[in-house]
Amino acid sequence: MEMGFRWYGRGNDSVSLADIRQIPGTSQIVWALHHKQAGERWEKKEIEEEVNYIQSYGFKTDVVESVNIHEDIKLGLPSRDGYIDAYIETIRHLGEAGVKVICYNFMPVFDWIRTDLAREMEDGSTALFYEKDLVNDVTPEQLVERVLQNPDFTMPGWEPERLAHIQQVIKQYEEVTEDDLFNNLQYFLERVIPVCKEHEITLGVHPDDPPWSVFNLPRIVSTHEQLRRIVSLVDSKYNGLTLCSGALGALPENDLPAMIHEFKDNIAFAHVRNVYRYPNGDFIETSHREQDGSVPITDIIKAYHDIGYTGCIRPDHGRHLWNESCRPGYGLYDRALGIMYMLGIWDEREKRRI
Ligand code: DNO
Ligand code: MN
Repeated sequence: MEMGFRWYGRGNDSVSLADIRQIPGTSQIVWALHHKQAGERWEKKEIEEEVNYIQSYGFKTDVVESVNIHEDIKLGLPSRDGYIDAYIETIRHLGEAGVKVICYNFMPVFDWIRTDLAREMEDGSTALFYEKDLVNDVTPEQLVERVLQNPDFTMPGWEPERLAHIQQVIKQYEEVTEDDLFNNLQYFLERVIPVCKEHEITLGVHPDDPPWSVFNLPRIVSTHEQLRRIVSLVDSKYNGLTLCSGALGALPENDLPAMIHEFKDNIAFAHVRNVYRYPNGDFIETSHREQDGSVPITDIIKAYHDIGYTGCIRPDHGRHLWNESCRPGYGLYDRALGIMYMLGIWDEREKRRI
Protein backbone atom coordinates (compact mmCIF):
# COMPACT_ATOMS: atom_id res chain seq x y z
CA MET A 1 0.00 0.00 0.00
CA GLU A 2 1.15 3.53 -0.66
CA MET A 3 -0.33 6.46 1.20
CA GLY A 4 -1.41 9.40 -0.93
CA PHE A 5 -2.68 12.93 -0.48
CA ARG A 6 -4.82 14.89 -2.91
CA TRP A 7 -3.32 18.18 -3.96
CA TYR A 8 -4.86 20.82 -6.21
CA GLY A 9 -1.73 22.39 -7.63
CA ARG A 10 0.39 25.49 -7.18
CA GLY A 11 -1.65 28.57 -6.36
CA ASN A 12 -4.79 26.47 -6.20
CA ASP A 13 -4.46 24.84 -2.78
CA SER A 14 -4.01 26.18 0.75
CA VAL A 15 -1.77 23.19 1.47
CA SER A 16 1.76 23.09 0.06
CA LEU A 17 3.87 20.14 -0.98
CA ALA A 18 6.33 21.21 1.71
CA ASP A 19 3.53 20.73 4.28
CA ILE A 20 2.51 17.36 2.89
CA ARG A 21 6.10 16.15 2.98
CA GLN A 22 5.96 16.39 6.77
CA ILE A 23 3.11 13.88 7.08
CA PRO A 24 4.72 10.54 7.96
CA GLY A 25 4.48 7.70 5.46
CA THR A 26 3.00 9.66 2.56
CA SER A 27 4.61 8.96 -0.79
CA GLN A 28 2.02 9.72 -3.49
CA ILE A 29 0.51 13.01 -4.55
CA VAL A 30 -2.89 12.49 -6.12
CA TRP A 31 -3.01 15.26 -8.71
CA ALA A 32 -4.80 16.63 -11.76
CA LEU A 33 -4.70 19.53 -14.16
CA HIS A 34 -7.56 21.26 -12.44
CA HIS A 35 -8.00 24.00 -15.02
CA LYS A 36 -9.03 21.47 -17.65
CA GLN A 37 -12.68 21.24 -18.60
CA ALA A 38 -14.34 17.87 -19.09
CA GLY A 39 -13.66 16.74 -22.65
CA GLU A 40 -10.53 18.82 -23.07
CA ARG A 41 -7.29 17.06 -23.99
CA TRP A 42 -4.37 17.21 -21.54
CA GLU A 43 -1.20 18.16 -23.37
CA LYS A 44 2.11 16.42 -22.85
CA LYS A 45 4.01 19.52 -21.90
CA GLU A 46 1.63 20.63 -19.17
CA ILE A 47 1.49 17.11 -17.74
CA GLU A 48 5.28 16.93 -17.67
CA GLU A 49 5.58 20.27 -15.93
CA GLU A 50 3.19 19.30 -13.17
CA VAL A 51 4.71 15.86 -12.68
CA ASN A 52 8.24 17.26 -12.53
CA TYR A 53 7.24 19.87 -9.99
CA ILE A 54 5.57 17.32 -7.71
CA GLN A 55 8.44 14.88 -8.07
CA SER A 56 10.94 17.59 -7.16
CA TYR A 57 9.52 17.32 -3.63
CA GLY A 58 10.28 13.60 -3.58
CA PHE A 59 6.70 12.44 -4.24
CA LYS A 60 5.42 9.92 -6.76
CA THR A 61 2.74 10.92 -9.24
CA ASP A 62 1.13 7.57 -10.09
CA VAL A 63 -2.48 8.60 -9.52
CA VAL A 64 -4.54 11.23 -11.31
CA GLU A 65 -7.88 12.32 -9.88
CA SER A 66 -9.80 12.99 -11.99
CA VAL A 67 -9.90 13.10 -15.76
CA ASN A 68 -13.52 14.11 -16.06
CA ILE A 69 -15.91 12.62 -18.57
CA HIS A 70 -17.78 14.96 -20.88
CA GLU A 71 -21.53 14.97 -20.35
CA ASP A 72 -22.11 13.92 -24.01
CA ILE A 73 -20.34 10.60 -23.30
CA LYS A 74 -22.63 9.95 -20.33
CA LEU A 75 -25.63 10.96 -22.43
CA GLY A 76 -24.54 8.77 -25.35
CA LEU A 77 -24.82 11.60 -27.88
CA PRO A 78 -23.23 11.28 -31.36
CA SER A 79 -20.68 13.90 -30.37
CA ARG A 80 -19.29 11.50 -27.75
CA ASP A 81 -16.80 9.96 -30.20
CA GLY A 82 -14.79 13.17 -30.46
CA TYR A 83 -14.67 13.48 -26.68
CA ILE A 84 -13.62 9.85 -26.33
CA ASP A 85 -10.84 10.47 -28.88
CA ALA A 86 -9.60 13.35 -26.72
CA TYR A 87 -9.83 11.14 -23.62
CA ILE A 88 -7.74 8.49 -25.36
CA GLU A 89 -5.06 11.01 -26.22
CA THR A 90 -5.01 12.16 -22.60
CA ILE A 91 -4.58 8.54 -21.48
CA ARG A 92 -1.65 8.16 -23.87
CA HIS A 93 -0.03 11.36 -22.65
CA LEU A 94 -0.48 10.35 -19.01
CA GLY A 95 0.89 6.89 -19.77
CA GLU A 96 3.99 8.43 -21.29
CA ALA A 97 4.44 10.45 -18.08
CA GLY A 98 4.38 7.23 -16.03
CA VAL A 99 0.87 7.55 -14.57
CA LYS A 100 -0.63 4.23 -13.45
CA VAL A 101 -4.15 5.07 -12.29
CA ILE A 102 -6.81 7.45 -13.57
CA CYS A 103 -9.80 8.12 -11.35
CA TYR A 104 -13.02 9.28 -13.02
CA ASN A 105 -16.70 9.34 -12.24
CA PHE A 106 -19.83 8.67 -14.25
CA MET A 107 -22.32 10.79 -12.32
CA PRO A 108 -24.75 12.77 -14.47
CA VAL A 109 -24.51 16.54 -14.02
CA PHE A 110 -23.36 16.70 -10.42
CA ASP A 111 -20.17 15.23 -9.07
CA TRP A 112 -20.55 15.11 -5.26
CA ILE A 113 -23.41 16.82 -3.41
CA ARG A 114 -23.61 18.29 0.07
CA THR A 115 -26.10 20.74 1.55
CA ASP A 116 -23.71 22.37 3.99
CA LEU A 117 -19.96 22.79 3.58
CA ALA A 118 -19.27 23.92 7.15
CA ARG A 119 -21.68 22.26 9.56
CA GLU A 120 -20.56 22.90 13.10
CA MET A 121 -19.92 19.82 15.21
CA GLU A 122 -20.06 19.54 18.99
CA ASP A 123 -16.32 20.02 19.39
CA GLY A 124 -16.32 23.25 17.37
CA SER A 125 -14.84 21.78 14.19
CA THR A 126 -16.89 21.95 10.99
CA ALA A 127 -17.58 19.27 8.41
CA LEU A 128 -19.40 18.58 5.17
CA PHE A 129 -23.01 17.64 5.76
CA TYR A 130 -25.82 16.19 3.65
CA GLU A 131 -29.45 16.78 4.53
CA LYS A 132 -31.58 14.35 2.60
CA ASP A 133 -34.92 16.14 2.85
CA LEU A 134 -33.44 19.43 1.82
CA VAL A 135 -32.21 17.95 -1.47
CA ASN A 136 -35.70 16.56 -2.07
CA ASP A 137 -37.27 19.96 -1.41
CA VAL A 138 -35.11 22.35 -3.41
CA THR A 139 -34.47 22.89 -7.10
CA PRO A 140 -30.97 22.20 -8.42
CA GLU A 141 -30.44 25.97 -8.78
CA GLN A 142 -31.42 26.57 -5.17
CA LEU A 143 -29.01 23.89 -4.04
CA VAL A 144 -26.16 25.35 -6.07
CA GLU A 145 -26.87 28.80 -4.68
CA ARG A 146 -26.90 27.48 -1.13
CA VAL A 147 -23.72 25.47 -1.46
CA LEU A 148 -21.75 28.15 -3.24
CA GLN A 149 -22.67 31.00 -0.90
CA ASN A 150 -19.12 32.00 -0.04
CA PRO A 151 -16.87 30.12 -2.37
CA ASP A 152 -13.21 30.87 -1.68
CA PHE A 153 -12.24 28.29 -4.26
CA THR A 154 -13.93 26.79 -7.27
CA MET A 155 -14.71 23.23 -6.35
CA PRO A 156 -14.16 20.36 -8.75
CA GLY A 157 -17.53 19.30 -10.06
CA TRP A 158 -19.05 22.67 -9.13
CA GLU A 159 -17.40 24.87 -11.73
CA PRO A 160 -19.55 27.88 -12.66
CA GLU A 161 -19.29 27.05 -16.40
CA ARG A 162 -20.60 23.59 -15.71
CA LEU A 163 -23.47 24.78 -13.55
CA ALA A 164 -24.53 27.70 -15.74
CA HIS A 165 -26.82 25.55 -17.87
CA ILE A 166 -27.82 23.12 -15.18
CA GLN A 167 -31.54 22.96 -15.90
CA GLN A 168 -30.83 22.34 -19.57
CA VAL A 169 -28.36 19.54 -18.84
CA ILE A 170 -30.75 17.90 -16.38
CA LYS A 171 -33.46 18.04 -19.04
CA GLN A 172 -31.23 16.15 -21.45
CA TYR A 173 -31.29 13.24 -19.01
CA GLU A 174 -35.09 13.04 -18.90
CA GLU A 175 -35.22 10.01 -21.18
CA VAL A 176 -31.97 8.41 -20.00
CA THR A 177 -32.54 5.29 -17.90
CA GLU A 178 -30.03 3.50 -15.68
CA ASP A 179 -29.65 0.86 -18.38
CA ASP A 180 -28.86 3.57 -20.92
CA LEU A 181 -26.22 4.95 -18.59
CA PHE A 182 -24.70 1.47 -18.19
CA ASN A 183 -24.67 1.12 -21.99
CA ASN A 184 -22.99 4.49 -22.37
CA LEU A 185 -20.38 3.53 -19.80
CA GLN A 186 -19.80 0.26 -21.65
CA TYR A 187 -19.39 2.08 -24.97
CA PHE A 188 -16.81 4.36 -23.36
CA LEU A 189 -14.94 1.51 -21.65
CA GLU A 190 -14.83 -0.62 -24.78
CA ARG A 191 -12.98 2.17 -26.53
CA VAL A 192 -10.63 3.27 -23.78
CA ILE A 193 -9.69 0.04 -21.96
CA PRO A 194 -7.55 -1.33 -24.84
CA VAL A 195 -5.55 1.90 -24.75
CA CYS A 196 -5.24 1.62 -20.96
CA LYS A 197 -3.92 -1.90 -21.41
CA GLU A 198 -1.31 -0.71 -23.85
CA HIS A 199 -0.09 1.90 -21.35
CA GLU A 200 -0.69 -0.21 -18.23
CA ILE A 201 -3.01 2.39 -16.79
CA THR A 202 -5.96 1.29 -14.67
CA LEU A 203 -9.14 3.34 -14.73
CA GLY A 204 -10.97 3.58 -11.43
CA VAL A 205 -14.56 4.77 -11.41
CA HIS A 206 -15.47 6.73 -8.29
CA PRO A 207 -18.82 5.87 -6.69
CA ASP A 208 -21.80 8.18 -6.77
CA ASP A 209 -21.77 10.62 -3.91
CA PRO A 210 -24.29 10.29 -2.32
CA PRO A 211 -24.98 6.75 -3.52
CA TRP A 212 -28.58 7.30 -4.61
CA SER A 213 -30.46 9.21 -7.26
CA VAL A 214 -30.74 12.98 -6.88
CA PHE A 215 -33.11 15.23 -8.84
CA ASN A 216 -34.35 12.05 -10.58
CA LEU A 217 -31.06 11.64 -12.40
CA PRO A 218 -29.96 8.07 -13.09
CA ARG A 219 -27.07 6.78 -10.95
CA ILE A 220 -25.23 3.51 -11.59
CA VAL A 221 -22.20 3.45 -9.27
CA SER A 222 -23.91 3.25 -5.88
CA THR A 223 -24.39 -0.36 -4.78
CA HIS A 224 -22.52 -3.66 -4.58
CA GLU A 225 -24.64 -5.07 -7.40
CA GLN A 226 -23.91 -2.09 -9.63
CA LEU A 227 -20.17 -2.38 -9.02
CA ARG A 228 -20.42 -6.04 -10.05
CA ARG A 229 -22.12 -5.02 -13.25
CA ILE A 230 -19.49 -2.36 -13.97
CA VAL A 231 -16.52 -4.70 -13.65
CA SER A 232 -18.30 -7.17 -15.93
CA LEU A 233 -18.96 -4.55 -18.65
CA VAL A 234 -15.42 -5.06 -19.92
CA ASP A 235 -13.56 -7.98 -18.44
CA SER A 236 -10.13 -6.51 -17.77
CA LYS A 237 -8.08 -5.60 -14.74
CA TYR A 238 -7.67 -2.17 -16.32
CA ASN A 239 -11.43 -1.63 -15.88
CA GLY A 240 -11.15 -0.78 -12.21
CA LEU A 241 -12.85 0.85 -9.26
CA THR A 242 -11.98 3.70 -6.94
CA LEU A 243 -13.50 2.30 -3.77
CA CYS A 244 -14.54 5.29 -1.69
CA SER A 245 -15.59 4.26 1.80
CA GLY A 246 -17.16 7.64 2.43
CA ALA A 247 -19.30 7.80 -0.70
CA LEU A 248 -20.39 4.15 -0.54
CA GLY A 249 -20.58 4.28 3.26
CA ALA A 250 -23.52 6.68 3.22
CA LEU A 251 -25.68 3.67 2.32
CA PRO A 252 -25.90 1.18 5.23
CA GLU A 253 -26.26 -1.85 2.91
CA ASN A 254 -22.84 -1.25 1.38
CA ASP A 255 -20.50 -3.70 3.11
CA LEU A 256 -17.08 -2.20 2.37
CA PRO A 257 -14.87 -5.04 3.68
CA ALA A 258 -16.92 -7.53 1.60
CA MET A 259 -16.51 -5.34 -1.49
CA ILE A 260 -12.75 -5.08 -0.96
CA HIS A 261 -12.49 -8.87 -0.90
CA GLU A 262 -14.77 -9.43 -3.87
CA PHE A 263 -13.27 -6.74 -6.12
CA LYS A 264 -9.66 -7.23 -5.08
CA ASP A 265 -8.46 -7.64 -8.67
CA ASN A 266 -10.19 -4.47 -9.81
CA ILE A 267 -9.42 -1.97 -7.06
CA ALA A 268 -7.46 0.76 -8.78
CA PHE A 269 -7.42 3.25 -5.96
CA ALA A 270 -8.88 3.65 -2.48
CA HIS A 271 -10.45 6.62 -0.72
CA VAL A 272 -10.91 6.19 3.00
CA ARG A 273 -13.22 8.40 4.99
CA ASN A 274 -15.79 7.96 7.76
CA VAL A 275 -19.35 9.29 7.77
CA TYR A 276 -21.90 9.33 10.54
CA ARG A 277 -25.29 8.24 9.23
CA TYR A 278 -28.32 9.73 10.95
CA PRO A 279 -31.42 7.50 11.04
CA ASN A 280 -33.31 9.84 8.66
CA GLY A 281 -30.76 9.46 5.85
CA ASP A 282 -28.70 12.58 6.57
CA PHE A 283 -24.97 12.13 6.99
CA ILE A 284 -21.95 14.10 8.15
CA GLU A 285 -18.26 13.56 7.45
CA THR A 286 -16.59 12.79 10.76
CA SER A 287 -13.01 12.06 11.75
CA HIS A 288 -11.46 8.87 10.40
CA ARG A 289 -11.73 7.19 13.79
CA GLU A 290 -14.14 4.27 13.57
CA GLN A 291 -16.04 5.20 16.75
CA ASP A 292 -16.81 8.69 15.40
CA GLY A 293 -18.93 7.49 12.50
CA SER A 294 -20.83 4.58 10.97
CA VAL A 295 -18.15 3.16 8.66
CA PRO A 296 -15.97 0.26 9.89
CA ILE A 297 -12.64 1.94 9.15
CA THR A 298 -10.48 -0.58 11.04
CA ASP A 299 -12.09 -3.50 9.17
CA ILE A 300 -11.61 -1.66 5.89
CA ILE A 301 -7.89 -1.13 6.45
CA LYS A 302 -7.56 -4.73 7.60
CA ALA A 303 -9.34 -5.89 4.45
CA TYR A 304 -6.90 -3.95 2.26
CA HIS A 305 -4.07 -5.52 4.20
CA ASP A 306 -5.57 -9.02 3.90
CA ILE A 307 -5.85 -8.81 0.10
CA GLY A 308 -2.24 -7.60 -0.14
CA TYR A 309 -3.32 -4.29 -1.66
CA THR A 310 -0.35 -2.53 -3.27
CA GLY A 311 -2.18 0.50 -4.70
CA CYS A 312 -2.67 3.97 -3.32
CA ILE A 313 -4.95 4.84 -0.40
CA ARG A 314 -5.75 8.43 0.37
CA PRO A 315 -7.69 10.05 3.17
CA ASP A 316 -10.69 11.41 1.31
CA HIS A 317 -12.16 14.46 3.01
CA GLY A 318 -11.45 15.83 6.45
CA ARG A 319 -13.11 18.17 8.92
CA HIS A 320 -11.96 21.77 9.23
CA LEU A 321 -9.91 22.11 12.41
CA TRP A 322 -8.07 24.79 14.31
CA ASN A 323 -9.49 27.63 12.17
CA GLU A 324 -7.86 26.32 9.05
CA SER A 325 -8.93 28.13 5.91
CA CYS A 326 -9.01 25.62 3.11
CA ARG A 327 -11.04 24.05 0.34
CA PRO A 328 -14.14 22.37 1.80
CA GLY A 329 -13.02 18.94 2.98
CA TYR A 330 -9.44 19.38 1.84
CA GLY A 331 -7.53 20.91 4.72
CA LEU A 332 -4.19 19.68 5.95
CA TYR A 333 -4.87 18.84 9.58
CA ASP A 334 -7.72 16.37 9.63
CA ARG A 335 -6.48 14.51 6.59
CA ALA A 336 -3.06 14.21 8.23
CA LEU A 337 -4.72 12.86 11.37
CA GLY A 338 -6.62 10.41 9.16
CA ILE A 339 -3.38 9.21 7.63
CA MET A 340 -1.87 8.55 11.04
CA TYR A 341 -4.95 6.58 12.09
CA MET A 342 -4.83 4.46 8.94
CA LEU A 343 -1.10 3.90 9.16
CA GLY A 344 -1.49 2.85 12.79
CA ILE A 345 -3.92 0.10 11.83
CA TRP A 346 -1.85 -0.91 8.81
CA ASP A 347 1.46 -1.03 10.70
CA GLU A 348 -0.03 -3.14 13.43
CA ARG A 349 -1.16 -5.69 10.79
CA GLU A 350 2.26 -5.69 9.19
CA LYS A 351 3.92 -6.41 12.48
CA ARG A 352 1.64 -9.35 13.14
CA ARG A 353 2.50 -10.89 9.78
CA ILE A 354 6.23 -10.84 10.41
C1 DNO B 1 -15.79 12.37 -2.95
C2 DNO B 1 -14.58 12.87 -3.62
C3 DNO B 1 -14.91 13.31 -5.04
C4 DNO B 1 -14.12 12.60 -6.10
C5 DNO B 1 -14.62 12.70 -7.50
C6 DNO B 1 -13.89 11.73 -8.42
O1 DNO B 1 -15.89 11.40 -2.30
O2 DNO B 1 -13.63 11.89 -3.51
O3 DNO B 1 -14.72 14.69 -5.14
O4 DNO B 1 -12.85 13.15 -6.09
O5 DNO B 1 -15.94 12.41 -7.55
O6 DNO B 1 -14.18 11.97 -9.74
MN1 MN C 1 -14.11 9.77 -2.56
